[in-house]
Amino acid sequence: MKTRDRLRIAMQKSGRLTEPALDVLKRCGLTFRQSRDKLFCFGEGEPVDLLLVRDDDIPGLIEQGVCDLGIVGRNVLDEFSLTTGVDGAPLKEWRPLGFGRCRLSVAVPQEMAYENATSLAGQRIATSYPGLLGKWLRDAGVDAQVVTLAGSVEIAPKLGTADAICDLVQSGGTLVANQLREVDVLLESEAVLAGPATLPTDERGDMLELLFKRLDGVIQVSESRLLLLQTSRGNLEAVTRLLPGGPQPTLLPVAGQPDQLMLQALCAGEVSWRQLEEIKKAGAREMFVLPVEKMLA
Ligand code: PRT
Ligand code: ZN
Repeated sequence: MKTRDRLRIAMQKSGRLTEPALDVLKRCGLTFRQSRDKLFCFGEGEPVDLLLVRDDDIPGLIEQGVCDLGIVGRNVLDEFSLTTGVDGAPLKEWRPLGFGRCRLSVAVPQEMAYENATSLAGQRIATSYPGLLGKWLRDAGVDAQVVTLAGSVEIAPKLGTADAICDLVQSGGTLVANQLREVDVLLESEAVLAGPATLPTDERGDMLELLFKRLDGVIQVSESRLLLLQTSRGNLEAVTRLLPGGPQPTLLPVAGQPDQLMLQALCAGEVSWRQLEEIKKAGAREMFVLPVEKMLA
């Protein structure tokens, strides 16, 4: 194939991953000229173009070399590697992107007894992920019948075409609405930046390196939180010990209260309510968790 001098990234044309994928690319400083109802978007500032397609087509486009990279759910990527992608070079997950989080789970009717995978022996399981489900069953040494459906998997037990299902779950609302209960998780998924195991080293190599660097910065910032709190000097050690990972916190005096300190810490990830409650118990008060918009160390 003729080599290209511009990078081409495949992403979902219209769906759950579209807006967050465009947002992450925008935060990497990439802007595109063509309107979004076109298949192809020309990159304005940098030599990076977009191909807007159905998410299921993305791994194949990378494998064929039509695109250098793709933004796609790990569920779609792994399913492709286990089924369609057997002939070509394996694809690689280059960066997890932190959005489109969901899990591929087995769910059974509320009343069905379930202990572990062996409970599914001899049962019919409906799924759009025959590759991932088949592998999970094989690894567990369970002989069950995989019923492959393109969609509406969750109604299969009610229709009598399957005894259980294996589908994507996010809030769990769809399962509850269909009187199903989640019993096992096969895969924790999120959107990833996927590409061939070996990236091109021609003109596109430099752009790839730049893109990865910017992306790492964007991901780091989007996962960072600034934690602000007050504590007494006496409790400082106990409070500091509980702070989520990150660089050393900054300490500031509090006017008129010589025993009190204001603490400012950059945390490497989400700060949960539970963590905040623990830190409060250790003697912190006036706590704030703020998102970080930009960071330049
Ligand atoms: O047209 P195209 O083929 O591109 O889109 P699509 O319909 O195949 O994909 P889309 O937009 O629905 O999902 C794209 C990707 O988003 C998936 O491959 C996942 O990686 C990710 N994702 C995250 C989800 C969900 N969350 C999700 N909840 N994909 C699907 N769902 C569905 C799930 O199948 C089930 O029907 O939502 C329902 C469950 O949601 P809860 O919240 O009720 O549990
Ligand atoms: Zn799809």
